[in-house]
Amino acid sequence: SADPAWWKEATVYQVYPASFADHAANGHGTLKGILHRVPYLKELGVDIVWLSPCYESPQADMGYDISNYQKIDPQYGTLQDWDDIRDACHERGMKLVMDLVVNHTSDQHEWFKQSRSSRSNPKRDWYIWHTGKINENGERIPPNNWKSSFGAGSAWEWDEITQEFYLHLFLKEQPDLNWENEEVREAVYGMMKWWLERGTDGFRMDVINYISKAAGFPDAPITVPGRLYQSFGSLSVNRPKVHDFLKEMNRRVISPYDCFCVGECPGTEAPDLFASYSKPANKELQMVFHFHHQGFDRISRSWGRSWNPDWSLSKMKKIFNTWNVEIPKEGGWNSNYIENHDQSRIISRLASDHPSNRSKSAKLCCMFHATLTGTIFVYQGQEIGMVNVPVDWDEREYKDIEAVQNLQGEREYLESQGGVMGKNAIKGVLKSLRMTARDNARTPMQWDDKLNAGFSQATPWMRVHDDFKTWNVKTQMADPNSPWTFWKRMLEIRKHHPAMVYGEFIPLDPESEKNYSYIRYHSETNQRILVVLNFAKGTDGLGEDITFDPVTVGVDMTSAKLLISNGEEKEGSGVQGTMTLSSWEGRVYLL
Ligand code: TEU
Repeated sequence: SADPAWWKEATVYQVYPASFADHAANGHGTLKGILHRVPYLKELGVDIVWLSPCYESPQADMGYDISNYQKIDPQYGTLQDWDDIRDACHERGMKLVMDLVVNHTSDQHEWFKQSRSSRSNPKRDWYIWHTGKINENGERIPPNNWKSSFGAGSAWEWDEITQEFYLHLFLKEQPDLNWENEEVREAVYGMMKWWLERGTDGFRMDVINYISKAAGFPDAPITVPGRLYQSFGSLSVNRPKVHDFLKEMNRRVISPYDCFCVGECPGTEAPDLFASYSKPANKELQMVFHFHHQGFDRISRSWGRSWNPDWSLSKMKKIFNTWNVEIPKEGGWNSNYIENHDQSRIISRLASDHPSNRSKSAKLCCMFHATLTGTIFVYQGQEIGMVNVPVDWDEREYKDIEAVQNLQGEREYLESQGGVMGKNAIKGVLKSLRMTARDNARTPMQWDDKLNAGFSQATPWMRVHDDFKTWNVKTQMADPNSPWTFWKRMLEIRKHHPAMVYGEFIPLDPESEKNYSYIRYHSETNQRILVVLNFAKGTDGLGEDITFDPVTVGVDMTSAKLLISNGEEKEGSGVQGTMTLSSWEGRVYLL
């Protein structure tokens, strides 16, 4: 088993500031709102709070477009408010981690303003500028076919002022920094140190594996035929130089301050690659987020967020099994998340958000999440079983620029394909978005059954889910049978069982389309835990009863004792013979 470390046992909780809690009655989350909820997070069992960006920003991409790294956006509050959150966390023995967005800045950042002002500006080379190419009609076109990550357009934007293109892997309001330039790296390290000196305990690093681009900017291969712009893929993801940059950052900042660092690494779908970022010997990061398990219900080789309603449990399990078995073997450490601000709600994706199944599904997903390997990351609202946007959600309600641009891009594409096909197909795009859009994770946090779910006294910037009267923190904290109480208990159980943190992951019945079952085994303490989860969709998607026979998968249940379950079995009870699990039932046994 892996070497013990405090951050391996820690529970991380992600706060999305815009939607967490308002304390200024402006309809928008604020830092003071977060401050007042720090005791709540402690009560739940949180050790590390990660704040999504609250820096000064024009908010083109909800703060992932930063115009000043050393200021708090006025809509969130002040640096004094941030200091107060820091103290509130530290007084309670909790840590505070900030989002570090340094693949790109906002186009309103002073650095970019200078860079774009003239070709000879000293900061010109801080960003990525290119003259582009001339096509057969004599027109100037982008240097290559790279698609920006949102929508269907080019990753290059023509800038009138200096008559060149600049690179933006995300929005045109998010120009990419040029990491080849040493001054850029120095400026980033300086800024990180400033936050560390102020008392931040670490960073979650936004798309940190995108920071190095292929020399010469070659065209990307065609992965989705018929499209003008194509995913840049390995031409700007996980390039060898990312490791050089991270090693330098580690030497200069991470090691001296001994801070907690998790890198966000989309497109890292090979365990050895993942491990290369997180192996202690490599001296880069403690862990990274991969996205492999976010694709199980998507259609690959299509637009970014197309949903596949026919996803299969065995395929989903294969992905989770691979990561949970391979990463520890590779000497790396997993980051265990299933929800965040960019993904839809897991109950709606994996189980059933139907009112009669929802509470049970919430607890099932909790048992699943909390028994996987790696450091656990809980996303706000997960602990009360929040689900995707309501059924009557209208396409005009999408706030997220990615959803808006995807919709626009697909509409234009389908129209260009012409006729009835295009018109019908847009319905499919809308259906996909309902399941996959980032907005699903961004509806306001539901605190109580009062006005606007206790999120704000003013009209919220985003519609509160209409289920908040029963689905809220206050009601659930008072209810011993609620998902919230279940989560708190599950996190305690996890802390008290080394097998759940450090144990080996042994998949049991990989082919089954009904159960997800596995063992966590910790050799040092000889602790063995069995997890059996009923994920059978049933014919109507509402679940079904299943049987599970431990003997056929080689598990000895002689001294088994139930640790936790969302079914009828009593804690401490054992099992004889075949078990019958009701729909969406899960059980965790100490063997
Ligand atoms: O996300 C990076 C990323 O690639 C995605 O999760 C993205 O939302 C999507 O998959 C594209 O289809 C990070 C942040 O988490 C996200 O909120 C930002 O929008 C993005 O970087 C740009 O900073």
